[in-house]
Amino acid sequence: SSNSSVDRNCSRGSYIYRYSSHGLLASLRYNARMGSYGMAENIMVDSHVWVEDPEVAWIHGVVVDIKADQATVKTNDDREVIANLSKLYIKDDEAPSEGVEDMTRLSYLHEPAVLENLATRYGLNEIYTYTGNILIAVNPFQGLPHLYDADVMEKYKEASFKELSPHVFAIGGIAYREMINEGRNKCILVSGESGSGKTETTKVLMRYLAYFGGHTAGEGRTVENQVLESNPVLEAFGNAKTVKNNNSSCFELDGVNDAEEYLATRNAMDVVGISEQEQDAIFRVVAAILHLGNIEFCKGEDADSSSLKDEQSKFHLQMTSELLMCDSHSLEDALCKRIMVTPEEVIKRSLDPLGAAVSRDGLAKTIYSRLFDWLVNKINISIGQDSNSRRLIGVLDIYGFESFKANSFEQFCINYTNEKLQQHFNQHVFKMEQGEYEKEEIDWSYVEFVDNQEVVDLIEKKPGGIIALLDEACMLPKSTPETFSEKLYQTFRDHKRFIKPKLTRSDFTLVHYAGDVRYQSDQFLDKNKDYVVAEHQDMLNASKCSFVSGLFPPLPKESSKSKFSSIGARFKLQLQQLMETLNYTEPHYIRCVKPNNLLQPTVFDNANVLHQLRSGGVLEAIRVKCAGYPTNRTFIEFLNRFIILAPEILKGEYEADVACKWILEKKGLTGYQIGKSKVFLRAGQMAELDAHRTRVLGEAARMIQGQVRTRL
Ligand code: AD9
Ligand code: MG
Repeated sequence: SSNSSVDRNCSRGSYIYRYSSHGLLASLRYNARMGSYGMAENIMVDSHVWVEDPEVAWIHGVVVDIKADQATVKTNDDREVIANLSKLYIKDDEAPSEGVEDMTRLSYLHEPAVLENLATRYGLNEIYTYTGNILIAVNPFQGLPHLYDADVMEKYKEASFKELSPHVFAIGGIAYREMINEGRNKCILVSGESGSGKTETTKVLMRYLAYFGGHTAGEGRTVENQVLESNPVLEAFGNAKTVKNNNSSCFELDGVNDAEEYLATRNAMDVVGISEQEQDAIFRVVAAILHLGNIEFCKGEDADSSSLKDEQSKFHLQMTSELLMCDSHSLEDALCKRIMVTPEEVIKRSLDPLGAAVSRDGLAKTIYSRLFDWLVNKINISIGQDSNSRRLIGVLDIYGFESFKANSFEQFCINYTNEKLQQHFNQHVFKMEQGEYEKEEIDWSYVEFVDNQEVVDLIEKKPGGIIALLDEACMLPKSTPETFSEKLYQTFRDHKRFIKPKLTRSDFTLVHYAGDVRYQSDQFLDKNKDYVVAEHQDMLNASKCSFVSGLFPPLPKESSKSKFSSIGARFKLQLQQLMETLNYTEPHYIRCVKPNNLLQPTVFDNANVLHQLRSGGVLEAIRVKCAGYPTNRTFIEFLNRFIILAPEILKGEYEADVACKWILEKKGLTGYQIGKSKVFLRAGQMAELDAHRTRVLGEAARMIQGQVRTRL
């Protein structure tokens, strides 16, 4: 709308979106997690409702009694449950038994309805469902026949968006078409928890994009193949276990043939353009790291010194140095000694066995991370990010929100990423809503939502955010996890999104959009420090293997002095760059859902799915929708359902929109909107109309019964 505005309310640290026209500012009564507005007063005896259940999350039943605000519900498994009216949700008894393809078609857009719809469809092997333009993909854990066949691809290629059933192809298709026809940049964000099917979805998507682009993926080094094959290379190295796991050469997994995987990886490396020599060097480095991890230390001759533990360790040291093509004495020195530079002199100090082990692990980590960076860079070059090409489709396979029993720096970074993406998502969903309203040329009333800027600021604000405070702590020589945490406790004492748990000196809890996460800060300082020990750097730079020395180019003079660089700060920067890319593209969202933890087909675990819908932002999208006009119906649909409330309409000749308005006014509703082809209802209004309808139908039924009785 022409007078929409977005402003930032600094005092509350939150964005508030105000879209208004004609100055109509009706504030919303909005306090439930989702739109339960006005439901309670429309629930009566005989209402079909959803009630919370510890086993299956939501169970449905019929209200048999109401006393004050307590309802007794007879559940469909024949139990009686008493619940507060405000905790009940109306179940749509008109909902189609096969579910709906788009959740926004649900008469009642609330948690239990969303869940039931997904479960119903999943039972019919319909794994894809829309929520507006967002695609939800529930992992089938089985190959579904014909879902991705060439003829299906062809069908989707011919069809416009939403003409056919929900599908990844439909999302790929609209992104591609809009890129080509309208010259817009696109990104497709695929998210979900581990095992939910992100990578499979991404692969299907990329294959389809290659197909849509008119290239049948042939053999060899076509761009399509390079893109597709970059995935196994990154997965092979991204998932490798190294430092801590001596037996990792990778320990057998069911159904995984190491030899085959190795060949597949080699093949993928060929395709993405990693030369024979480079591949040899890569595997040398990987082997060196495995040997390095096997080196053990014992007390040396001098106090506080260390030496190699046994013949085995000497062997592994020898192998490591040969593979890295560096001097074995330098390697031993680099592991067991540290050079101290004081203004007066340079001292070589011995490390005790524990210090040497830390040095060993640090070295392994450094080499591996440089190797991985090299691979990413190489793949980017070989795929040829063409700086001349003006349009792009980005596909993002991103890790979902994490909350475990113990959460460390990794979870902190992952959840920070998810907060940023969630913010992006909310803004997008909101914009889409606006688009829909504009298309129907309806007035905007006052729609407001508060997003998660607060928690984003808490993490990344400079100065004063958690990352900044962590960096500060890392630079102070005497910091400990406790001093760092104490600083957090003091700084964020009154922050709504920060909690100091009881009985702890180093844990802290953040109130994320997807729930509370308690972090253990013990490792934060160590994990945030990212520097290469000078001795390690010098030794590797001197390697006779050009690949290895290339991973450790000489440092510029000044920077070799500053020993600390922050992982957190670098992470933040990369995230910022990602957000910049996202901001000049138009997003499409695919939310992958893992229906059960058994990884089995046909099992739909309600509680599990609900948790993912919450943390994946699907319910958040619905919440945004509920702040506006969560339900819309075409005039005909609306009349079919509610004409019973105003049968007099049938006698006159009214335009459909007038007839709809008649019914709404007759029932005293306000705040709804009549668009060009649809009625837009506020949250709760569907429930209100349905309640009238139930009453009318009930009266009619009683009248008929009465008549039947009189006649008898
Ligand atoms: V992780 O975060 O990288 O650990 P992903 O990527 O979310 O994870 P992945 O795509 O690897 O999960 O899927 C896990 C498994 O689910 C696959 O190995 C398949 O066996 C299964 N899967 C996922 N999607 C599909 C599908 N569309 N059709 C059939 C599927 N099986
Ligand atoms: Mg994956």
